[in-house]
Amino acid sequence: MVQEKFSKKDIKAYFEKPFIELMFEAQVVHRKHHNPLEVQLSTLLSIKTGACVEDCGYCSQSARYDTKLEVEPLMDEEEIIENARKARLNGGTRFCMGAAWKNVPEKEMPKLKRIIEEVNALGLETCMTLGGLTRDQAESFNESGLDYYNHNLDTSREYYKDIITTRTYQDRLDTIDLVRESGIKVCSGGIMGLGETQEDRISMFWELANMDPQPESVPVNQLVPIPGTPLADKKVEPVASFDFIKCIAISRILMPKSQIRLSAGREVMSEEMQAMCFMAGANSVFFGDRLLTTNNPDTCKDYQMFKKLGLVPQGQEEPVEI
Ligand code: SAM
Ligand code: DTB
Ligand code: SF4
Repeated sequence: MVQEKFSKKDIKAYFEKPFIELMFEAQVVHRKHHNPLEVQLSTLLSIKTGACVEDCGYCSQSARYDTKLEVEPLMDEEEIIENARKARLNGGTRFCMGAAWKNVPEKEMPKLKRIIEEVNALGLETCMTLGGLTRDQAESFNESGLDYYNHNLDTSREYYKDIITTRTYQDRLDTIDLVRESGIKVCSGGIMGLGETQEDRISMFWELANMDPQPESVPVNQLVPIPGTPLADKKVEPVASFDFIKCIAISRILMPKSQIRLSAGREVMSEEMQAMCFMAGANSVFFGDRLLTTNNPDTCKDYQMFKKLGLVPQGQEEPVEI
């Protein structure tokens, strides 16, 4: 962080603005920097599933929780490329590969690098989210052409230890710094609905907005409660719809040039709710029937929604005919 662009007091003022005013301000910022009718589509694939040594309290993939998840080792290269090809045919422009690792195993680096090259060769942007990286690994991914690395802050520095005890907030920030320094674009955001307070939300957006440069891509997730995880079992109060939309609007205002992604949680959101998120400045979604281990709206349903809203997926000139 070089110089604070926004103070926590500035951000608190946005949280306290009348909702209608906040939405207007977010729209003005959005229209200044983006085509308000364009939506970017990122498709996810879990390339290594479950048996993770971390204890993230929301996650189906931690080995500590009985979530009835089928554990799968690193997927074959051919299967990953086949999935990427399908994602492209469905209209996605970015392919995001996720692995339930704390850190990237060195022995998998040659395979991961080949995968990046092959997915790029299909004409897709590449994104990976594989846990912590060393400087050498980040540089090596950059040389292979990796476009984005996703590494979320998830919540505030203050609340982090209530959600995850097996790593620190600083570990997360250090990996993000390595990604940035290697030349890969940064994708970093968080989860709403972990039982965090408004102060925690202010604090997380303060961290993201004051990164220099700001993350190019900011996923805003709504918790998907997964039976067997501490956060689902504690039955934390779900985030209220207007509060979630507010978080999107505030992300847009604080990070005007970033892609703000309406991420996990769309499966339980109405089209009207999603429309308000787009009006608040979201310009990207996870697209495809699956997220990592849970469902996402099916692609036909999404295309129908885009058509109703007049949204055009990035790279597709006209609203698609269904
Ligand atoms: N293991 C790597 C890591 O933690 O960075 C990569 C995969 S991890 C599943 C990627 C992100 O997915 C997490 O940081 C979190 O933001 C999001 N996520 C995981 N489980 C979720 C859930 N149940 N609801 C919403 N978001 C979730
Ligand atoms: C992000 O911010 N959300 C995605 C992606 N980055 C890796 C993952 C959402 C996972 C939702 C729960 C699941 O499917 O396991
Ligand atoms: Fe592992 Fe990532 Fe899930 Fe945490 S969020 S348990 S690090 S897969």
